[in-house]
Amino acid sequence: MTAKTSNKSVLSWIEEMKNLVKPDKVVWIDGSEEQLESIRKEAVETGEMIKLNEKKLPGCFLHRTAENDVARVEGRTFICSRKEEDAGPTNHWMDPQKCYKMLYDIARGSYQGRKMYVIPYSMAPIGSPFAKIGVELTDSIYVVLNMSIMARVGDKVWDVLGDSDDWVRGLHAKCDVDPEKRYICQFPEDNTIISVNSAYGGNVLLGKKCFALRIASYQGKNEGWMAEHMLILGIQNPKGEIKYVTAAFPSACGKTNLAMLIPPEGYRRKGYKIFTVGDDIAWMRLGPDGRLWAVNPENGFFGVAPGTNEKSNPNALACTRQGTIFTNVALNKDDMTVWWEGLDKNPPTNGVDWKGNPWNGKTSTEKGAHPNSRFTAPAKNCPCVSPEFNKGTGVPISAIIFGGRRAQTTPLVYQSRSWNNGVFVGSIMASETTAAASGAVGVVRRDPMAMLPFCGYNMGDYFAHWIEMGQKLGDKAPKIFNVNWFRLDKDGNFQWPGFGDNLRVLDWILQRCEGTADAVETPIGYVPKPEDINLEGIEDEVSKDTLKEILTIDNGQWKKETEGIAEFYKKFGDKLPKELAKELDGLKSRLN
Ligand code: GTP
Ligand code: SPV
Ligand code: MN
Repeated sequence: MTAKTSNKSVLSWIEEMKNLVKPDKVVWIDGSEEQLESIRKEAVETGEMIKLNEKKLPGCFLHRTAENDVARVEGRTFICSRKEEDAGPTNHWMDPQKCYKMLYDIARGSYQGRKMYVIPYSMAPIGSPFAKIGVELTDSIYVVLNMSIMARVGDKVWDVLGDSDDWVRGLHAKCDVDPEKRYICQFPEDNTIISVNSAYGGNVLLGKKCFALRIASYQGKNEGWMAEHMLILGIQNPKGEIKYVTAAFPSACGKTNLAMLIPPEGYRRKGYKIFTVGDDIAWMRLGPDGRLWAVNPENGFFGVAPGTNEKSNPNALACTRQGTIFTNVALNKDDMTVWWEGLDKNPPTNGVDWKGNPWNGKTSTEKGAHPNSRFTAPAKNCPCVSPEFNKGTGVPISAIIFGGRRAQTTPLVYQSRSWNNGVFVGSIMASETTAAASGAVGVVRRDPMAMLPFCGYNMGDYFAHWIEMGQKLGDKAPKIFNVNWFRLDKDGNFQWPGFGDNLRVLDWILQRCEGTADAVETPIGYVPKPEDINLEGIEDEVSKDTLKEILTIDNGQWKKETEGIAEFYKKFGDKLPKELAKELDGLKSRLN
């Protein structure tokens, strides 16, 4: 097929990569439905995807990855800046020249007998002032079809790129999916990403974590904007006013769920509505009015399947009813539908588990779906997608919310004392690890702004960038909060019902932004008075005492916490902004 662009920087790079990986054929992805349909057919013929029930799940497919390739691999993810210091103490670093050589040696000749797909894509709506362009080369049909859902893909991208050299190069080579030779490498100074020996999600959909967070966070620092691991949500009150918030929670800690929440009955009756703008990534810039504006650079949702059901997240479930690719969930052979833990109480008896083995969900002790199994669904499927979704100018942000999975210590919600104190609150985020990354699950680790695995440069400089953004925003800056939906009682039960009921907490947050709700000052920040959290309709589930308990700050636990923070901060040496050191001192003295 002939090239779709005459852009010299694109053509010469593709030529170079072709000579390296030696594909049998080059296929330019044009974004047309005909081309995608023929690729889907091919995927079904080769067995790479399984066509699901056309009546019940029109246009949906199931894909299984290798058993050793089911999550991001943080230990094999590298930031390859020229200076090690620029990757910083929280990233794995490799010298770029050494790394290119290593990766080229692995990828050399690996497309032989395969096709090279050229995917031109735009992160953020094409032509938006926020938008950035990438080109991903891949030998995986799964990547082509997922990227076509997750980003704006096709010929239009070449038109807006023109002759520009400002685009991100992405080479993905599946190779033999060898976990020992798996590497996900970002070269922020070269706008380049190379991913080898994986075929799973965040490792290979290069527009997502690799570009929209690791490369983009570095671009944002240099260009004065922010790329964050955040959902974006609009909340419409009964007067019809819509306020937008962003929220950063670590992987598998509730972003998709909060972004699509269904208001509790009492709120619905009053006329509250929710609009989803994004569920994973926010790009944020200073707007002409001096406020912070956010767009979602993605065009779809790559959501966690387990736990998604008609009660917990009916909107997410609705997203997956057509045009969706499921990865590593269970198959019901009787009617060619899919199933995962927590979907309903009717697992298939004639099923196939995520590994491809026969599986009877009624008798098996094995899981049917992998805990990090996912759905890739077009954003336009979402019943509550925001009318602003495709507007390139974004939405103005009233509040930024940080949060993690903490059984103890962190209260249900608190407000920071100022922007800099809010940056401190984000920087000390800690959360129990989940199945979204390979490694142990349930271990508490520091995950500043939920960006630990995604910051493309020195995290000390990243903190400084946050402080600087606050200076630019001045009194127009969003207010900063922290939430924790995951407090456990002595028996290990969640103390807060979560999901749709989280709107009760957002309600208080928005009232604080407007100055209409009261709060109690504590050493860590402002906490609601229990009577200011609306419990109407859940009085049986959450007693006054429980609410009081999850709003309590335990000075002893927080003193211990400050020791952990001091230890963590030491890593950054003189890269730690003095403003944050001062915030830590302030917290310590308020605790004493
Ligand atoms: P990534 O896509 O990995 O970035 O994850 P995410 O942050 O979008 O997480 P998601 O919304 O998919 O939720 C992950 C898990 O947390 C699911 O198993 C949910 O059921 C669970 N979860 C989400 N919100 C809540 C909540 O409010 N309370 C409780 N207890 N669990 C929740
Ligand atoms: C996450 O892990 O935060 C995800 C899934 O959103 S992945 O795309 O695999 O990074
Ligand atoms: Mn994520």
